[in-house]
Amino acid sequence: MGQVVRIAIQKSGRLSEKSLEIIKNCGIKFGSDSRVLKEEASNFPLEFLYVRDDDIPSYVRDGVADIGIVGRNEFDEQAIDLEVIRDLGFAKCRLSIAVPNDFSYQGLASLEGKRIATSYPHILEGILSEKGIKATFVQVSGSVEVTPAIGLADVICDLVSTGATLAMNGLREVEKIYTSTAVMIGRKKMGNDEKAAILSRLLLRIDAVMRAASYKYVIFNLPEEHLDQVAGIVGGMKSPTVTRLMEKGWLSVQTVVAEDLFWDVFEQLKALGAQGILVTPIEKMTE
Ligand code: PRT
Ligand code: ZN
Repeated sequence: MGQVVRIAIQKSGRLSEKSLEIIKNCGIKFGSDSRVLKEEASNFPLEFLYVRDDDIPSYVRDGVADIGIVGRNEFDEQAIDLEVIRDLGFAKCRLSIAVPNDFSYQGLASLEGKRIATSYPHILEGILSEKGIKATFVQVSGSVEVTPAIGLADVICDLVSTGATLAMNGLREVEKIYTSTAVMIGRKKMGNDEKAAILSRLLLRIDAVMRAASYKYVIFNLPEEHLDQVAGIVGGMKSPTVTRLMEKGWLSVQTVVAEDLFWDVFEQLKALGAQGILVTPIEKMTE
């Protein structure tokens, strides 16, 4: 029987859906019935292992899985000697210091001698010791934000995305010490050529899916005399596709635009007299 690469994915939580979506967009078919522990894709040598996110780094280290998708925060906190194969960009959040609203905060030095509740003592310790600050860590595995109110800690260090949880608990975010996104991790050496080849095939697809997600396909009509200026605006890309419209003096231009530049490009095209600007997502895109 041929080799199969086993990927560990969070069974149910903030990472689950997006992790599976990326793999689905790679054209890999599976049931994604995450009530099961394990399942195999029907058209690609990939097997899924659905587990708690905390277990993913050690499972990969021990060879229970070959690769896994986990928050960078979890990976760095565990400090297991593995490789980040890809930054997948989703599940973005930050690890922040938050203090009760009436706490007078003057910078990290205000944490000297304080009790800090956190689930990330290792990451926090790294940052505070760099600044020569000594504090007491109160390690909690959940509901970190309630610890100041119940007298367990003076301040907290916790993950934040919108900040709503902090506000609800009378806390204010005073310092962002670390940012995290979901990453794909693996051992530094796969130790099996056939598996390594499967992983390369998978990464080729993931890269195409991720590249596509960061670009839009843009089609617009443009007065012919402005064509030269357009090249400068949509820059970076190879020459746009240009076709002549029935109406004299007008062209139809098609090109790819990076998502984060889109609104800038849009405004500049408008200013050049572009009309009927049509924007569509790209499903896959190779170099
Ligand atoms: O059950 P299992 O152990 O698998 O899951 P879990 O409960 O440990 O993890 P889960 O699903 O909550 O989070 C998985 C990963 O998602 C984390 O390790 C982070 O990498 C990432 N992530 C992204 C977040 C958040 N955003 C986030 N907002 N993890 C936690 N939060 C918390 C935050 O601390 C707050 O308590 O969500 C709450 C809401 O946040 P606000 O700021 O939007 O109010
Ligand atoms: Zn967890």
